[in-house]
Amino acid sequence: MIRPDQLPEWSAVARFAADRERWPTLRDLAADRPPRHRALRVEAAGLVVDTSRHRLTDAMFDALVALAAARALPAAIDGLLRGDVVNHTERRAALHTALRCPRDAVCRVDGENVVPEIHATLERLRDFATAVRAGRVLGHTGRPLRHVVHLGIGGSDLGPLMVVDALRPGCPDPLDVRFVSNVDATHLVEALRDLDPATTLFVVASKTFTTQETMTNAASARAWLVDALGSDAAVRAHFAAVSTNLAATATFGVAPERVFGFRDWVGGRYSLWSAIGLPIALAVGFERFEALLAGAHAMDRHFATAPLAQNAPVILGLLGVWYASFAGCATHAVIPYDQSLHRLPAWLQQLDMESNGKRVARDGQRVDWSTGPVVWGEPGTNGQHAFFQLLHQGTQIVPVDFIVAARSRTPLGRHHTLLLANCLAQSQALALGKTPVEARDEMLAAGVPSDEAARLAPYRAFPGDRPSTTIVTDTLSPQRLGALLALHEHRVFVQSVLWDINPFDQWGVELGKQMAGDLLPQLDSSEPPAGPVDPTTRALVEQLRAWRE
Ligand code: G6Q
Repeated sequence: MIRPDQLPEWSAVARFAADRERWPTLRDLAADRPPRHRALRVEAAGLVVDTSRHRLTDAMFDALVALAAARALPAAIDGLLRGDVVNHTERRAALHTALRCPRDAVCRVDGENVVPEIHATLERLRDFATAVRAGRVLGHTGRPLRHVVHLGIGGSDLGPLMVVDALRPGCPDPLDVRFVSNVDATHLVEALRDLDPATTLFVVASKTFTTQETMTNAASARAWLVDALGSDAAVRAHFAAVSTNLAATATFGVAPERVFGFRDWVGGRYSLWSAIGLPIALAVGFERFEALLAGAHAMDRHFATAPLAQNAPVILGLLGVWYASFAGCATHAVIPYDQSLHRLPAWLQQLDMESNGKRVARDGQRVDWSTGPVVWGEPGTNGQHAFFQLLHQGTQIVPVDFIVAARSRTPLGRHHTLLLANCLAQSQALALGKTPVEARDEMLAAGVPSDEAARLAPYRAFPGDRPSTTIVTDTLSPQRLGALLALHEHRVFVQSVLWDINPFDQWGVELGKQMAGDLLPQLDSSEPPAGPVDPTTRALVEQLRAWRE
């Protein structure tokens, strides 16, 4: 297949990009000069995605859509959803969408319809989560399990943690669900500090069941439990596991009826929809987990069926490609105006940067175009009092995604109205800015002496023309959250297709892991460091060892 940058459609977009002087200003677009591009706002699965604050004309937007068509995006979407081996380096499908299919759907992997197995696991999850929430699952000493500690890292942590925090507000919360991911013992020790082992359930979540951090935490948790309850037999009553490695869960001592499986065609960062979502069902109830899946499925249907130019993940993906590869924007900010989404940026960081942080194309050759941006963010309004200075007046252009719901799930006085006003005001301020003349006139009107107004005007002016997308919904229900997450998963996929990279592997995390393994004996032993370490590492090892002794 022709490399993306060899396509005439790529060159057409590049020509628009080079002609910066002719990009419409956001003030012009607000005044409908020239008429705004067609994909102003699109509605999908209960979300309204407003993309009117990007400096694109119809012709520019059409050129991006033409590029998507030239990259055979519709066929790529079909292949993804059909279970083709889209992860070519690991020779696997990426079928996270199958996990949210209704019971009567058919989705085949190697000829086998995997939907019945998915729903059988969901039923087991439902039964277990419902029984634990109802206090019917007893620990080793006969007391109901009331605390859950989820042990996992990366994709086996970020998704479920983010969703649990997002869905907790306003939910009946009979269980205390906590997450421990870091191999830094502080994480586990602090999480266990006020817990009673007799009422604590551990969920060990690891696709491979070999991940160093998770298995270290699981072993320490096991020791804490056995030490307190005085018997190895307690493990069966106090541990559950989620994994594809059933042999390893058995060796650890998890009772088979407490093991929930999934398949290797579920990528780690796409796994919250699988049994890895068990803590979601435990924390907010199985019905809400099911509703989350249904919301994601609604977005899957939209992605599969909407024409490219009206397809929300496609439009967002095209904008992502525009900014990263053509407009020179190295970062992308995500600002949820919703405190419960405080871990959404972290989840998105993994989704986007582990998927599209690649530099080798599907043909094995280096890419000659920029791929995934640095993704970052914090909830609004907090970010406004921190890094928004750079967004408004810095020298870099950072495209921003604003996310907000019309209704609060925890209404209190005017709080939500203030939140909404801030969200809308920020995107408008970024877009329209304030000219030096406007800044000066405003100060004069406020009685500032004219020489002072002139002196301060350059500092108090805002360049504007800073792009953003606003995603709004009615309320952050499980369905809407599911749709929002699936929107981003598909957006990331779209970008990978345009960039011709595999978003489903993550070889980039291997080297550091391997070197950590090599260094362990040197940190443990009393001998001087030996082996293939560079002088800097050697000196640091010696310093650390000196202090540890
Ligand atoms: C995600 C990555 C990675 C993975 C963790 C945990 O796509 O593969 O973040 O989820 O390394 O792996 P395990 O679930 O196997 O412990």
